[in-house]
Amino acid sequence: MNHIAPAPGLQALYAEMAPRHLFPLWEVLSALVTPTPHSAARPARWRYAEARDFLLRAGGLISAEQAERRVLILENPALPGTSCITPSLYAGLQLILPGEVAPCHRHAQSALRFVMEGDGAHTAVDGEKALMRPFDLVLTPNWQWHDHGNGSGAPMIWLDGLDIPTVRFFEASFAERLDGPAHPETAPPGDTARRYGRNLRPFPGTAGARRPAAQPLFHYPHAEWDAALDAIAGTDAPDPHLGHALEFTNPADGGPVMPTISAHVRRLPAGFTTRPRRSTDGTVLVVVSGAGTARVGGEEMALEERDLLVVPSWHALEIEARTELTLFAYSDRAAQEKLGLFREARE
Ligand code: GTQ
Repeated sequence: MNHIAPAPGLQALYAEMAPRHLFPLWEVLSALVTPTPHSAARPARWRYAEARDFLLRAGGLISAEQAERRVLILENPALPGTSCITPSLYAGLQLILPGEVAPCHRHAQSALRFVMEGDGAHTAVDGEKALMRPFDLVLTPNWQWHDHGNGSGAPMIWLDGLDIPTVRFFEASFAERLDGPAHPETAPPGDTARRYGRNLRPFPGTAGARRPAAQPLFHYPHAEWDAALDAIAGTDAPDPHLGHALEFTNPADGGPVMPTISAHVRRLPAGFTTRPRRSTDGTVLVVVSGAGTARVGGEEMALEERDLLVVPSWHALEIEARTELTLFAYSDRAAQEKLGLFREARE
Protein backbone atom coordinates (compact mmCIF):
# COMPACT_ATOMS: atom_id res chain seq x y z
CA MET A 1 0.00 0.00 0.00
CA ASN A 2 1.27 3.52 -0.66
CA HIS A 3 1.69 6.05 2.13
CA ILE A 4 -1.41 8.20 1.65
CA ALA A 5 -3.42 8.28 4.92
CA PRO A 6 -6.17 5.60 4.83
CA ALA A 7 -9.83 6.65 4.93
CA PRO A 8 -11.25 6.64 8.47
CA GLY A 9 -13.82 3.93 7.70
CA LEU A 10 -11.28 1.36 6.55
CA GLN A 11 -10.59 -0.30 9.93
CA ALA A 12 -14.30 -0.61 10.56
CA LEU A 13 -14.72 -2.25 7.16
CA TYR A 14 -11.97 -4.78 7.99
CA ALA A 15 -13.63 -5.56 11.31
CA GLU A 16 -16.99 -6.21 9.63
CA MET A 17 -15.46 -8.39 6.90
CA ALA A 18 -13.21 -10.51 9.08
CA PRO A 19 -16.00 -12.72 10.54
CA ARG A 20 -17.01 -13.45 6.91
CA HIS A 21 -13.42 -14.58 6.19
CA LEU A 22 -12.73 -11.70 3.82
CA PHE A 23 -9.52 -9.67 4.05
CA PRO A 24 -7.91 -6.79 2.15
CA LEU A 25 -5.04 -7.88 -0.08
CA TRP A 26 -3.50 -4.41 -0.05
CA GLU A 27 -2.53 -4.83 3.62
CA VAL A 28 -0.52 -7.99 2.91
CA LEU A 29 0.46 -7.87 -0.75
CA SER A 30 4.09 -6.88 -0.21
CA ALA A 31 4.56 -9.76 2.27
CA LEU A 32 2.91 -12.25 -0.09
CA VAL A 33 4.63 -11.31 -3.33
CA THR A 34 8.16 -10.48 -2.25
CA PRO A 35 10.76 -9.19 -4.69
CA THR A 36 13.14 -11.94 -3.58
CA PRO A 37 12.57 -15.07 -1.42
CA HIS A 38 12.09 -14.55 2.33
CA SER A 39 12.68 -17.98 3.86
CA ALA A 40 10.81 -18.87 7.02
CA ALA A 41 13.69 -21.23 7.83
CA ARG A 42 17.04 -20.24 9.27
CA PRO A 43 20.53 -21.60 8.79
CA ALA A 44 21.48 -24.26 11.32
CA ARG A 45 24.11 -26.89 11.94
CA TRP A 46 23.87 -30.14 13.86
CA ARG A 47 26.95 -31.71 15.38
CA TYR A 48 26.89 -35.37 14.39
CA ALA A 49 28.58 -36.53 17.61
CA GLU A 50 25.84 -34.89 19.71
CA ALA A 51 22.93 -36.21 17.65
CA ARG A 52 24.50 -39.67 17.61
CA ASP A 53 24.63 -39.82 21.42
CA PHE A 54 20.93 -39.01 21.70
CA LEU A 55 20.08 -41.52 18.99
CA LEU A 56 22.00 -44.32 20.72
CA ARG A 57 20.24 -43.45 24.00
CA ALA A 58 16.91 -43.77 22.19
CA GLY A 59 18.18 -47.12 20.89
CA GLY A 60 18.38 -48.36 24.47
CA LEU A 61 14.79 -47.31 25.17
CA ILE A 62 12.73 -48.20 22.08
CA SER A 63 13.21 -50.90 19.42
CA ALA A 64 13.19 -50.17 15.70
CA GLU A 65 10.16 -52.43 15.33
CA GLN A 66 8.28 -50.69 18.16
CA ALA A 67 9.07 -47.27 16.74
CA GLU A 68 8.42 -48.46 13.14
CA ARG A 69 11.23 -46.05 12.25
CA ARG A 70 13.65 -45.07 15.04
CA VAL A 71 14.58 -41.61 13.88
CA LEU A 72 15.55 -38.28 15.41
CA ILE A 73 14.10 -35.45 13.32
CA LEU A 74 16.39 -32.54 12.44
CA GLU A 75 13.92 -29.71 12.81
CA ASN A 76 14.71 -26.22 11.64
CA PRO A 77 14.93 -23.96 14.73
CA ALA A 78 12.70 -21.38 13.02
CA LEU A 79 10.00 -23.96 12.14
CA PRO A 80 9.12 -25.52 15.52
CA GLY A 81 6.53 -28.28 15.57
CA THR A 82 6.59 -28.79 11.80
CA SER A 83 9.14 -31.63 11.46
CA CYS A 84 10.65 -29.57 8.63
CA ILE A 85 14.31 -28.82 8.00
CA THR A 86 13.24 -26.48 5.19
CA PRO A 87 9.61 -25.61 4.41
CA SER A 88 9.54 -28.39 1.76
CA LEU A 89 11.94 -31.01 3.13
CA TYR A 90 12.41 -33.36 6.05
CA ALA A 91 15.64 -34.72 7.51
CA GLY A 92 16.16 -37.35 10.20
CA LEU A 93 18.86 -39.63 11.56
CA GLN A 94 17.77 -43.26 11.66
CA LEU A 95 19.35 -45.96 13.84
CA ILE A 96 19.16 -49.71 13.28
CA LEU A 97 20.93 -51.88 15.82
CA PRO A 98 22.40 -55.29 14.99
CA GLY A 99 19.64 -57.87 14.48
CA GLU A 100 16.88 -55.28 14.17
CA VAL A 101 14.39 -54.75 11.36
CA ALA A 102 12.29 -51.73 10.42
CA PRO A 103 9.05 -53.17 9.02
CA CYS A 104 8.05 -53.00 5.38
CA HIS A 105 5.86 -50.14 4.19
CA ARG A 106 5.34 -47.82 1.25
CA HIS A 107 4.14 -44.26 0.98
CA ALA A 108 3.59 -41.34 -1.36
CA GLN A 109 6.67 -39.63 0.08
CA SER A 110 9.99 -40.04 -1.76
CA ALA A 111 12.96 -40.84 0.45
CA LEU A 112 16.71 -40.96 0.22
CA ARG A 113 19.10 -42.54 2.72
CA PHE A 114 22.67 -41.36 3.08
CA VAL A 115 24.80 -43.67 5.23
CA MET A 116 26.52 -41.87 8.10
CA GLU A 117 27.97 -44.79 10.03
CA GLY A 118 28.08 -48.59 10.01
CA ASP A 119 28.57 -51.10 7.26
CA GLY A 120 26.43 -53.90 5.90
CA ALA A 121 22.88 -53.18 7.02
CA HIS A 122 20.36 -53.10 4.19
CA THR A 123 17.44 -51.25 2.72
CA ALA A 124 15.29 -53.53 0.60
CA VAL A 125 13.37 -51.80 -2.21
CA ASP A 126 10.52 -53.86 -3.68
CA GLY A 127 12.28 -56.93 -2.22
CA GLU A 128 15.84 -56.29 -3.45
CA LYS A 129 18.42 -55.50 -0.80
CA ALA A 130 20.87 -52.65 -1.15
CA LEU A 131 23.78 -53.48 1.16
CA MET A 132 24.63 -50.15 2.71
CA ARG A 133 28.22 -49.01 3.09
CA PRO A 134 29.43 -45.69 4.57
CA PHE A 135 28.34 -42.67 2.47
CA ASP A 136 26.29 -44.73 0.02
CA LEU A 137 23.13 -43.09 -1.31
CA VAL A 138 20.05 -45.32 -1.39
CA LEU A 139 16.67 -44.23 -2.77
CA THR A 140 13.23 -45.41 -1.83
CA PRO A 141 11.15 -43.71 -4.53
CA ASN A 142 7.50 -43.04 -3.87
CA TRP A 143 5.16 -46.00 -3.53
CA GLN A 144 7.97 -48.58 -3.61
CA TRP A 145 7.94 -51.10 -0.76
CA HIS A 146 10.87 -50.74 1.61
CA ASP A 147 12.15 -52.28 4.78
CA HIS A 148 15.45 -52.00 6.61
CA GLY A 149 17.46 -54.58 8.51
CA ASN A 150 20.82 -54.83 10.17
CA GLY A 151 22.59 -58.16 9.82
CA SER A 152 25.96 -56.57 10.60
CA GLY A 153 27.59 -56.59 14.02
CA ALA A 154 27.48 -52.82 14.60
CA PRO A 155 24.89 -50.02 14.83
CA MET A 156 23.98 -48.44 11.53
CA ILE A 157 22.99 -44.78 11.24
CA TRP A 158 21.84 -43.01 8.12
CA LEU A 159 20.33 -39.69 7.18
CA ASP A 160 16.75 -39.89 5.92
CA GLY A 161 15.88 -37.14 3.43
CA LEU A 162 12.20 -37.03 2.49
CA ASP A 163 9.72 -34.69 0.83
CA ILE A 164 7.24 -35.09 3.74
CA PRO A 165 6.41 -31.34 3.94
CA THR A 166 5.89 -31.15 0.17
CA VAL A 167 3.47 -34.07 0.20
CA ARG A 168 1.73 -32.51 3.22
CA PHE A 169 1.45 -29.19 1.36
CA PHE A 170 -0.27 -30.93 -1.55
CA GLU A 171 -2.37 -32.99 0.89
CA ALA A 172 -1.48 -36.12 -1.07
CA SER A 173 -0.17 -38.52 1.60
CA PHE A 174 -0.97 -42.21 1.30
CA ALA A 175 0.82 -44.97 3.17
CA GLU A 176 0.38 -48.66 3.91
CA ARG A 177 2.15 -51.43 5.76
CA LEU A 178 2.92 -54.84 4.34
CA ASP A 179 1.91 -57.80 6.50
CA GLY A 180 5.08 -59.19 8.04
CA PRO A 181 8.34 -57.36 8.65
CA ALA A 182 9.96 -57.92 5.23
CA HIS A 183 8.98 -58.11 1.56
CA PRO A 184 9.81 -61.51 -0.01
CA GLU A 185 13.20 -61.37 -1.72
CA THR A 186 12.57 -60.66 -5.40
CA ALA A 187 16.17 -60.43 -6.63
CA PRO A 188 19.68 -60.88 -5.22
CA PRO A 189 21.56 -57.78 -3.98
CA GLY A 190 23.15 -55.88 -6.88
CA ASP A 191 20.69 -57.24 -9.47
CA THR A 192 19.39 -53.78 -10.43
CA ALA A 193 22.91 -52.35 -10.81
CA ARG A 194 23.85 -55.23 -13.11
CA ARG A 195 20.74 -54.77 -15.27
CA TYR A 196 20.38 -50.99 -15.30
CA GLY A 197 23.65 -49.53 -14.00
CA ARG A 198 25.79 -49.80 -17.15
CA ASN A 199 23.98 -47.43 -19.53
CA LEU A 200 21.90 -50.39 -20.60
CA ARG A 201 18.45 -51.60 -19.66
CA PRO A 202 16.60 -54.84 -20.20
CA PHE A 203 14.71 -54.62 -23.48
CA PRO A 204 11.28 -53.12 -22.73
CA GLY A 205 8.58 -55.76 -22.44
CA THR A 206 10.96 -58.63 -21.67
CA ALA A 207 10.95 -60.47 -18.35
CA GLY A 208 14.32 -58.93 -17.44
CA ALA A 209 12.77 -55.45 -17.20
CA ARG A 210 11.76 -55.87 -13.59
CA ARG A 211 12.26 -52.36 -12.20
CA PRO A 212 9.88 -49.44 -12.85
CA ALA A 213 10.96 -48.02 -16.23
CA ALA A 214 10.89 -44.42 -14.99
CA GLN A 215 12.93 -45.06 -11.83
CA PRO A 216 15.11 -48.15 -12.10
CA LEU A 217 18.20 -47.36 -9.98
CA PHE A 218 18.11 -47.05 -6.20
CA HIS A 219 21.69 -47.53 -5.01
CA TYR A 220 24.55 -45.10 -5.69
CA PRO A 221 27.58 -46.53 -3.85
CA HIS A 222 30.17 -44.23 -2.27
CA ALA A 223 32.95 -46.10 -4.08
CA GLU A 224 31.43 -45.02 -7.41
CA TRP A 225 30.60 -41.38 -6.72
CA ASP A 226 33.91 -40.89 -4.94
CA ALA A 227 35.84 -42.24 -7.94
CA ALA A 228 33.86 -39.95 -10.26
CA LEU A 229 34.66 -36.91 -8.08
CA ASP A 230 38.33 -37.94 -8.02
CA ALA A 231 38.31 -38.11 -11.80
CA ILE A 232 37.02 -34.56 -12.34
CA ALA A 233 39.17 -33.21 -9.49
CA GLY A 234 42.18 -34.70 -11.28
CA THR A 235 41.51 -32.87 -14.54
CA ASP A 236 39.30 -29.80 -13.95
CA ALA A 237 39.75 -26.57 -12.06
CA PRO A 238 37.21 -26.32 -9.23
CA ASP A 239 34.11 -24.27 -10.03
CA PRO A 240 34.42 -20.97 -8.11
CA HIS A 241 31.01 -21.40 -6.43
CA LEU A 242 30.68 -25.16 -6.02
CA GLY A 243 34.13 -26.71 -6.22
CA HIS A 244 34.08 -30.06 -8.01
CA ALA A 245 30.42 -31.04 -8.11
CA LEU A 246 28.46 -33.98 -9.49
CA GLU A 247 24.73 -34.47 -9.47
CA PHE A 248 23.20 -37.92 -8.98
CA THR A 249 20.94 -38.69 -11.92
CA ASN A 250 18.12 -41.00 -12.84
CA PRO A 251 19.37 -42.90 -15.91
CA ALA A 252 15.82 -43.21 -17.25
CA ASP A 253 15.62 -39.51 -18.11
CA GLY A 254 18.96 -37.95 -17.15
CA GLY A 255 17.13 -35.80 -14.59
CA PRO A 256 17.31 -35.62 -10.80
CA VAL A 257 17.13 -38.81 -8.73
CA MET A 258 13.48 -38.41 -7.75
CA PRO A 259 10.57 -36.21 -8.87
CA THR A 260 10.80 -33.88 -5.86
CA ILE A 261 14.41 -34.25 -4.68
CA SER A 262 17.78 -33.53 -6.30
CA ALA A 263 21.05 -34.72 -4.77
CA HIS A 264 24.69 -33.99 -5.43
CA VAL A 265 28.20 -34.25 -4.03
CA ARG A 266 30.93 -31.62 -4.04
CA ARG A 267 34.60 -31.55 -3.20
CA LEU A 268 36.67 -28.50 -2.30
CA PRO A 269 40.47 -28.72 -2.35
CA ALA A 270 42.27 -27.86 0.91
CA GLY A 271 42.54 -24.09 1.30
CA PHE A 272 39.81 -23.37 -1.29
CA THR A 273 37.03 -20.87 -0.50
CA THR A 274 33.90 -20.77 -2.66
CA ARG A 275 32.43 -17.52 -3.94
CA PRO A 276 29.01 -16.70 -2.44
CA ARG A 277 26.11 -18.41 -4.19
CA ARG A 278 22.39 -18.27 -3.50
CA SER A 279 19.67 -20.47 -4.88
CA THR A 280 15.96 -20.89 -4.33
CA ASP A 281 16.34 -24.50 -3.23
CA GLY A 282 16.90 -24.64 0.52
CA THR A 283 19.58 -27.30 0.86
CA VAL A 284 20.63 -29.90 3.43
CA LEU A 285 24.36 -30.67 3.45
CA VAL A 286 26.37 -33.43 5.10
CA VAL A 287 30.11 -33.29 5.66
CA VAL A 288 31.44 -36.59 4.34
CA SER A 289 35.08 -35.84 5.11
CA GLY A 290 37.34 -32.93 5.92
CA ALA A 291 36.79 -29.75 7.89
CA GLY A 292 36.14 -26.10 7.23
CA THR A 293 33.77 -23.20 7.79
CA ALA A 294 30.41 -22.35 6.25
CA ARG A 295 29.21 -18.76 6.07
CA VAL A 296 25.47 -18.58 5.52
CA GLY A 297 23.77 -15.20 5.36
CA GLY A 298 26.33 -13.66 7.70
CA GLU A 299 26.41 -16.57 10.16
CA GLU A 300 29.59 -18.59 10.51
CA MET A 301 29.51 -22.29 11.34
CA ALA A 302 32.43 -24.66 11.79
CA LEU A 303 32.11 -27.93 9.88
CA GLU A 304 33.59 -31.21 11.04
CA GLU A 305 33.23 -34.70 9.63
CA ARG A 306 29.58 -35.89 9.53
CA ASP A 307 28.13 -32.56 10.69
CA LEU A 308 24.85 -31.54 9.04
CA LEU A 309 23.96 -28.10 7.77
CA VAL A 310 20.83 -26.48 6.37
CA VAL A 311 21.01 -23.48 4.05
CA PRO A 312 17.58 -21.88 3.50
CA SER A 313 16.38 -20.49 0.19
CA TRP A 314 18.22 -17.44 -1.12
CA HIS A 315 20.79 -17.35 1.71
CA ALA A 316 24.25 -16.75 0.28
CA LEU A 317 26.55 -19.69 1.08
CA GLU A 318 30.33 -19.56 1.14
CA ILE A 319 32.39 -22.55 2.20
CA GLU A 320 36.01 -22.44 3.24
CA ALA A 321 37.81 -25.78 3.19
CA ARG A 322 40.51 -26.09 5.83
CA THR A 323 41.37 -29.58 4.62
CA GLU A 324 39.98 -31.24 1.49
CA LEU A 325 36.24 -31.11 2.07
CA THR A 326 33.67 -33.49 0.58
CA LEU A 327 29.96 -32.79 0.98
CA PHE A 328 26.73 -34.56 0.11
CA ALA A 329 23.63 -32.41 -0.39
CA TYR A 330 19.95 -32.67 -1.27
CA SER A 331 17.27 -30.11 -2.01
CA ASP A 332 13.88 -29.61 -3.64
CA ARG A 333 15.46 -28.30 -6.85
CA ALA A 334 13.87 -31.21 -8.77
CA ALA A 335 10.39 -29.98 -7.83
CA GLN A 336 11.20 -26.30 -8.36
CA GLU A 337 12.54 -26.89 -11.86
CA LYS A 338 9.35 -28.68 -12.86
CA LEU A 339 7.37 -25.69 -11.59
CA GLY A 340 9.61 -23.16 -13.35
CA LEU A 341 10.68 -21.65 -10.02
CA PHE A 342 14.34 -22.50 -9.64
CA ARG A 343 16.82 -19.60 -9.70
CA GLU A 344 20.37 -19.07 -8.55
CA ALA A 345 22.70 -16.09 -8.27
CA ARG A 346 26.46 -16.33 -8.28
CA GLU A 347 28.47 -13.39 -6.94
O1 GTQ B 1 12.08 -45.10 6.43
O2 GTQ B 1 10.17 -44.88 5.47
O3 GTQ B 1 12.77 -40.74 8.70
O4 GTQ B 1 8.51 -43.15 6.33
C1 GTQ B 1 10.48 -40.72 8.15
C2 GTQ B 1 9.40 -41.34 7.55
C3 GTQ B 1 11.88 -42.55 7.52
C4 GTQ B 1 11.03 -44.47 6.22
C5 GTQ B 1 11.70 -41.34 8.12
C6 GTQ B 1 9.56 -42.55 6.92
C7 GTQ B 1 10.82 -43.17 6.90
